[in-house]
Amino acid sequence: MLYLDRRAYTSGGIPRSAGGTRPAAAVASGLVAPLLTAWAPGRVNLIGEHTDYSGGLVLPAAIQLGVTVTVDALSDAVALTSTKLGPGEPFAPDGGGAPVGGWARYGQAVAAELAGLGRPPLGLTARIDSTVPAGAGLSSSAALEVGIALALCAAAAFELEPLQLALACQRAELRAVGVPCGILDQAACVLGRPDTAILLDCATLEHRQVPVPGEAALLVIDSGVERSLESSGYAQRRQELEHALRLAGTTRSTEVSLPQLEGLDPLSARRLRHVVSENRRVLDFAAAFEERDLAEAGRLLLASHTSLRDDYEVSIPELDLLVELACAAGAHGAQLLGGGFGGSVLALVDTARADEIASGVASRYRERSGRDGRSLTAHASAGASVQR
Ligand code: GAF
Repeated sequence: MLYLDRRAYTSGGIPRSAGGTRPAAAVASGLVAPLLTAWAPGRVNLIGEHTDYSGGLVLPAAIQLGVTVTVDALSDAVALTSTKLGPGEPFAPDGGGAPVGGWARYGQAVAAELAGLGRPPLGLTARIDSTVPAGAGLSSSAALEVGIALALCAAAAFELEPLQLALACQRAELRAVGVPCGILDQAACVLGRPDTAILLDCATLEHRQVPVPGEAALLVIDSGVERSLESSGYAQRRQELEHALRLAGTTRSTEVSLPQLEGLDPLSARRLRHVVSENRRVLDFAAAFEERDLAEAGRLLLASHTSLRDDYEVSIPELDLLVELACAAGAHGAQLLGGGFGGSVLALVDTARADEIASGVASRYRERSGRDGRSLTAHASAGASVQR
């Protein structure tokens, strides 16, 4: 049975000095300790791609890479500086005013969503450091949103339940860059637990933990083809699926069965067939992991990739090649990771063989595509948190 975890982020009171600010230079130089630090991880999704925005099932895990937001001082505005991208344009604590450009628009959108939930309009200055590669399908933008949201909430002693915060960040993604994403990435970020994947029903947000077997390594292999959901066919796929669901008479993909696809136009039938069969594979994969049956889990990953390639049409030749090479090198199975159209594949491999398989795939991929197939082993890790 799935259940809803009702942990709340407690923010406690952060004393605000009489002047309302502390000199950021003094904090950055180490003379004054930061007020607080928020951590928000990226994620892998083991299986269940393009199911979240139709109330389907997903099985993600938070990973060891993420975004750290270090709040140095309270202020009248929100001023964020990225160690990689430099200072972002400051914006009002309630996210109002003229839209800012560049990466800071994620922060402004998060602030606006939190203001709508009643966060007091306190500003801050903060440094942002990310170890999540952008465009690799590891949810760098969700980690950024959740990290900023946690920092803004904690700095204003404003409490939200983790999934409420995740939903605010999902809306912020749409507000900031117009991507109508589902809840997968932000939920994984707040719900992560060490050595654990999260089986999540995206319609009810009920979830339960699924242990990742110690002998299973989650190898993420980057195609080197950078993906941006803004410029991909992501929004179009969502529209196509919603059209197909309307024809089937529902908004929830878990309420559709395969025989109902008969009689739909071919495109609608293909899109819906992927999602309906993927929901089933998520449950079967969770059962296979619980039985430590990596061969079966790998078979499901391959079936998932085939469905994403042929029925949902979100793969590209480089991702198909990586899946083929990973399996030839000894992976139990592999599938594209996240939205597709670029980014990475996730290969399920024996822990003892992870390095050997990664280097074998990288050299064959270079020969066949002329690109580097950089890889990392993702470890299922703790979700977002705040430290003072
Ligand atoms: C991206 C989106 F942001 C998610 O909501 C999800 O739809 C995923 O693609 C595909 O499963 O990561």
